Amino acid sequence: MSMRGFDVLVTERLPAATAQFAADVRAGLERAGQKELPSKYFYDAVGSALFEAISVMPEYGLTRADERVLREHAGEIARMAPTPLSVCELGSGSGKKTRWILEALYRGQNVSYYPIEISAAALASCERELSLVDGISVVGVEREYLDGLREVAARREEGAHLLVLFLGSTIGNFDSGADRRFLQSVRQTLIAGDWLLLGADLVKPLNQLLAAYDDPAGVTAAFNLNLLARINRELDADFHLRQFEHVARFNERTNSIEMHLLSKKAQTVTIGRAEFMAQFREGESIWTESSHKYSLAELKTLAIASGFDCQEQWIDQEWQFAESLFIAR
Ligand code: AVI
Repeated sequence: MSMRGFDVLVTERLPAATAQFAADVRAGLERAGQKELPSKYFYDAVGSALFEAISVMPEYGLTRADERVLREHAGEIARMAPTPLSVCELGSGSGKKTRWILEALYRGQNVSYYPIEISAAALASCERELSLVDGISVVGVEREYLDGLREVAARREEGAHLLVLFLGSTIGNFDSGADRRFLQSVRQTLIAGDWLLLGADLVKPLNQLLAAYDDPAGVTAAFNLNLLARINRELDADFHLRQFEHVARFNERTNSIEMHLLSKKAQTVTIGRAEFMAQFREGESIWTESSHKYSLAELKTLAIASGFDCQEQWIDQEWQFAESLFIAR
């Protein structure tokens, strides 16, 4: 194959995951209007480590708030929970904050916990962290969220209910409308009476949000720019990271913090494995992430629209964040 600007004959056959990454990068950077890259590609080994660092930054209260609410209310949640119960978690990460719930759920009867993760490294550390909890058997599922959930639901024991954990406000990173569609798909894999515990970041003052997504130490900037570094590493591209700038801005129409990478000058970048050259104007941006901030009422509406009832909402007082208990209708 030949293309303008490339003298080489491209015969390389890429692994499926790399080919998909290349196709997504090309589609996002070739768009006529706003260029974009999917935020799921943040999380290679470097990106995951940078996200762990973000979660302990003083300006970013989200992860600590999530953990606090779970710790404070784990006992109450466990007392309300149906039995027998299996727990599965969409995107468990290291599973650190899940420990509180699992400890509280163990009431003399073993509980199966299925962390669902596409990262084998995160699954391994989750299994290490949580297999030490009394009465919990951890069965890692290395799959995409919905595939993994279907697999867990298919293994359901007679009469058992499922508690699905979707924590950390990952729901806020879905495009507008895609959050509802995703929860509808989750609902379709469940039976009436199953539980979904959804962690979601809430609307809060603008200065607090801007500091959280543009911390002065530059950790979030490094997290954002690592996406370009990952494209360089995996797709044989030549992005000059210093020629791009991290920008976090609030979109009042969608109630979302948006992260962008701004091109500091007019430039052309070659992305070898995507067989493509991207042109940037000075000041043009690549939209890399949306992080939606919910209201409590909006979460209740989301529950109804996706086939659940919102039974309870627990809120952190230090950093506006809610854990909502949805029960499948
Ligand atoms: C994973 N997700 C909920 C984070 C968020 O806040 O939207 C990702 C993140 N982006 C920048 N900082 C953290």
